[in-house]
Amino acid sequence: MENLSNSVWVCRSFYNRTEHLDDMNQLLFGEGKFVFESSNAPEIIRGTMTLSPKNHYRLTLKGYLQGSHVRFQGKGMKGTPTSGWVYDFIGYFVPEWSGGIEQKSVLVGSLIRTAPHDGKSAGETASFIAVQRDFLEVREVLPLPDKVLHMLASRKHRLHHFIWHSIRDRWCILSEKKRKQMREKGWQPGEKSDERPSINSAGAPYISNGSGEDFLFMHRRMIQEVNSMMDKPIWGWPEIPAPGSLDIDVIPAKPISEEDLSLGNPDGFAVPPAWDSSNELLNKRIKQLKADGFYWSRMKWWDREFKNSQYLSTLTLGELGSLLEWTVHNDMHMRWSSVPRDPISGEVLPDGRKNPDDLDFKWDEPHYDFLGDPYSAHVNPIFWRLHGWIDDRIEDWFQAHAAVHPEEIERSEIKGVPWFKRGKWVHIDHPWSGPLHGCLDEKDMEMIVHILFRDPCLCSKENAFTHWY
Ligand SMILES: [Cu+2]
Repeated sequence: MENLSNSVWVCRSFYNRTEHLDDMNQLLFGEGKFVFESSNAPEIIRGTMTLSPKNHYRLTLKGYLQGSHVRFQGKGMKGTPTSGWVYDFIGYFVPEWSGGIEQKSVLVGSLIRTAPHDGKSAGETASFIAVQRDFLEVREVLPLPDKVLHMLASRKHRLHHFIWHSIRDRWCILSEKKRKQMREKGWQPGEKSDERPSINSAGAPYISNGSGEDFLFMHRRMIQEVNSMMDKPIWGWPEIPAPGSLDIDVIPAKPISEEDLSLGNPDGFAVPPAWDSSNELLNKRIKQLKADGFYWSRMKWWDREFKNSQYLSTLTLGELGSLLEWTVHNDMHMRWSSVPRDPISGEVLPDGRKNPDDLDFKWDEPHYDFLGDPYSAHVNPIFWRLHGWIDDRIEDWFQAHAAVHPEEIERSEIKGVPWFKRGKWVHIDHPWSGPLHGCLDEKDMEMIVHILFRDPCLCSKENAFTHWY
């Protein structure tokens, strides 16, 4: 069934004139944008129509969807120049051609002026075409400064983040021969005497082996590096963002532009729509994660639980890290993922960088910022808000312990990063953030990727982008 929820459409309407016109502009009846909000029942339509954002020409839309057609009424908002306007719309979804190139979702239909206004009579009709706009990516709304973007999108950074996650996630399914090759390059997860994979061979997370400390430390280090390059640090989300309106009105302080560019993603944190990949199970998971209900029934609870000092004071730092990583962290990554695209042509690739061993240079383009792949996630502006939220839980955890047994955790600094001394609640002396000797040679790292992902017969698990899926 067609669905209008969470979408923005550019609508043009035309007089139904049949005579030849030298100037096609004489055909234009009106031009505007529909913003349809999410709704619990997909057949109920709620939204707004913006005709001229600067002049506040705005209508409220209400109606329903039935099969392949929609009907809704637009009423001018009180207190705007459109107050008193009433228009009714009926539209039909245009079927897709098989083999059509760059097709868009399109509604075609008819509108009628239901109430007279400004000397124009009721009953006048026009035809319209509404074309659905692609989701407005966060990089368009909250871009990272160029120098930060280029640093993060560099091959070196991508390989480092990708390998760091992949090694600890795949360690238990690698052959002993491959592990040996990794150790020779200094790339085992942790010290040789204390290797700390993140999940076992069945895919279950290790909660108490200290890998959670690595997770928190490595990302804190990344955050510190990025913020040292920013004029103003990027703050983590104080709260995981609730589903909100797609309309610009929700950001009162934001100046309204002529173009209305941020319609559909006003603050950059709108949840991108789900898409269909070739993996049915994954499609179901993504759909669930992106639903409004998932936020209210699950994410909101995590947001509270990981701030609850009574709970935090019972956890070691490693437990905190692992529990965060394997619940809210992975799900935030996927909830805010947008359909992967070819970074050069912009073509939709529902399976993204399908082969993890594919290190084609095109994946180093700054536009490849897919949150579901550790090769690209950190290039996405959401990554820093999401990981900022995670990182802030560390201080909550410290404060929670300090309140009940202040002498049991001591602060320290490791590699210039504010951290904690080993003790009752902190178990790792040297949290793992990269290869043993700190050498990030690109050729070496490319080889590590090949060792990790080539000869899949040596690995019992096959999945496209590691575990975030
Ligand atoms: Cu990461």
